[in-house]
Amino acid sequence: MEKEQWNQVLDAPFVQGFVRMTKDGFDQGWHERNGGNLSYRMKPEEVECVREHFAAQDWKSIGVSVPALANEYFLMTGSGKYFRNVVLDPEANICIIEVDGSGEACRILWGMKDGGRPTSELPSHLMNLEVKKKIDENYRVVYHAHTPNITALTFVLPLSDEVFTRELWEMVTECSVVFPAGVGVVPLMVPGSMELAVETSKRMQVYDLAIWAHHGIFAAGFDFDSTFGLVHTAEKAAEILVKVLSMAPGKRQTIQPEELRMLANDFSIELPERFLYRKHW
Ligand code: 2HA
Ligand code: ZN
Repeated sequence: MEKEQWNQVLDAPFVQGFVRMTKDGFDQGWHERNGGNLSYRMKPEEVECVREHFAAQDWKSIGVSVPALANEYFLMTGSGKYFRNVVLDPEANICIIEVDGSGEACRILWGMKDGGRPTSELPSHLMNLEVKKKIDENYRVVYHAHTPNITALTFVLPLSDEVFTRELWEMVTECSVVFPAGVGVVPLMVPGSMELAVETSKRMQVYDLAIWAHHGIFAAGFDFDSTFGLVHTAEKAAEILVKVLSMAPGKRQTIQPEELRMLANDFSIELPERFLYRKHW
């Protein structure tokens, strides 16, 4: 393939896809103030297409060690920046960073033109991009959003993977097909902390979705569409459950475990049996 050069970084399709996702997330109501963050592990050919626009700043410690991401490049939202503003002025609100050869430091190469740092959730983003890359090289996107219905459920449901997975699967027939591995739940932790990064990365060994109690959701995927779609689907299911719980003390009828097994069979997916437990209510 002939190497394309973009006159400006903003012309590159991966940057446009990134900006579109920040706008979509804001339009959904998931990014009040500076809430949420997004990162994308760039492909080598994408790096080459924009490299001429790089101006390297000083190396800074990442706070975690991500050797499997050494010498890789990432597009990400800035710390304290508002998703709402990204589409108006991407260069002031997002940045391209490079991870050094040891996986312990990074530097800004483009963006954050008025100053600033990469996302406050940098440890979670890089640690989880590393976990996912080791599972499958195609994972490139990590997204954190303040989804209100998912968060509301963390006040009323037990904080267990089994309960959250099963309840979300029951709310929309597509859910088990969209996230057949289920969802993980991380108890309340300090935003931006190492502890939150580590606990999330344990869930990301198994799932593409982790719910952060009383905070929001964290997702990983191959591209912007599928990662956004994952969060959109889980949040929609949570919204329906919130409505149901607001209308009546319990469900009159629901999707039963046998029906989930039938669905899995028809869609040729496997659903872990630990989520298909018998309920006693
Ligand atoms: O402000 O959402 O979790 C960014 C965040 C931190
Ligand atoms: Zn957050």
